[in-house]
Amino acid sequence: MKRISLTQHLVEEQRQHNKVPSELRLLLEIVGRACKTISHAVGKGALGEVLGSAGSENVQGEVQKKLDILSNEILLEANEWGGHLAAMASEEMESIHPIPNRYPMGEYLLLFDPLDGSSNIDVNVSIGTIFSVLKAPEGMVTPTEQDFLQPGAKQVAAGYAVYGPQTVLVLTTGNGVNCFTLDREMGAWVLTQRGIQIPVETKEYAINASNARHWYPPVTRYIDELQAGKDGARGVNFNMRWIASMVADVHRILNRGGIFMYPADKREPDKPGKLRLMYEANPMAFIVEQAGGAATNGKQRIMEIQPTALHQRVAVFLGSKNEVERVTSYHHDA
Ligand code: AHM
Ligand code: MG
Repeated sequence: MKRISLTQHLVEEQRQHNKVPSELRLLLEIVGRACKTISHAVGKGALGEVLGSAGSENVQGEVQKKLDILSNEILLEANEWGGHLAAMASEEMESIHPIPNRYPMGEYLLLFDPLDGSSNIDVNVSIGTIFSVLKAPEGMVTPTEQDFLQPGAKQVAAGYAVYGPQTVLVLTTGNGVNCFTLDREMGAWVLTQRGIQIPVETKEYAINASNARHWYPPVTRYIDELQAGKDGARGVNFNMRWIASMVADVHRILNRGGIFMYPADKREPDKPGKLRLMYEANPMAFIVEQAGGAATNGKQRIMEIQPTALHQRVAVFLGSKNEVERVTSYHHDA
């Protein structure tokens, strides 16, 4: 097999589609490098003394794990000096992180969830990093939170890494979705899947069913039908999978189809779901759409939502097109 590195792939994408200028390539290479460092720390587990709680809370009031904080620091440090960024934002930081004055300022904005699937960190189940890249608005002098509040359709790149049995990096720059596998001996990302396409049809769904009693009627209607299987309106059996790491659930869906859901529910009517729009839902929506799937909040395309706050939450239905369209139509019926 001829091995294609991340760098070679990005150079070729630029030649063919003119969408990966050298600054963006540097950005993606640096994020890729940071993900290798995180993968290494995750892989050490207890031996690296990185497991367990850090004894602090993030802006969303969630307990931070040591690895959440470490991964955030790795991404910040790796991306400060390259001159490719104007500012960063993270699930683990309340405010944006402008590039320090001692470094040149670039034209991109980077958002990330440094370690997604926090509840799985200490139990050796797949976790990952999710990131989204935007362009700073024209004429921006000093970056503010407002500059980040662009709809997902404006993303110029997005990706995620999964730290699982294999470490993989999945990337889109708007010309399809490609997957790289970390060669651990060489420390290199090697292209292993090109032009990933999510099957349009699926018989697999992912939802945290322990919240069923809190769901709104369109979600209950949809899940009831799936669970009725051969005996119900759908006439076929469905299978359920829930890893509780969005990265791992999305990666399965990218490879063999499925629908992932984290709906809003009645517990906190003002809170539209659990997942965050800017650094979880938007990058995953970009990847899923680039792979021929769909991503909505039940009513509209996630990538068309105009954000109003950095850490805002959103309901998420994404994956195989036919199922996402069906559950979205149930919301419109209601
Ligand atoms: P996190 O960013 O704090 O890890 O939270 C996001 C995660 C997703 O990866 C996953 O899909 C979901 O939360 C799991 O939620 P639940 O604990 O309700 O199963
Ligand atoms: Mg997360």
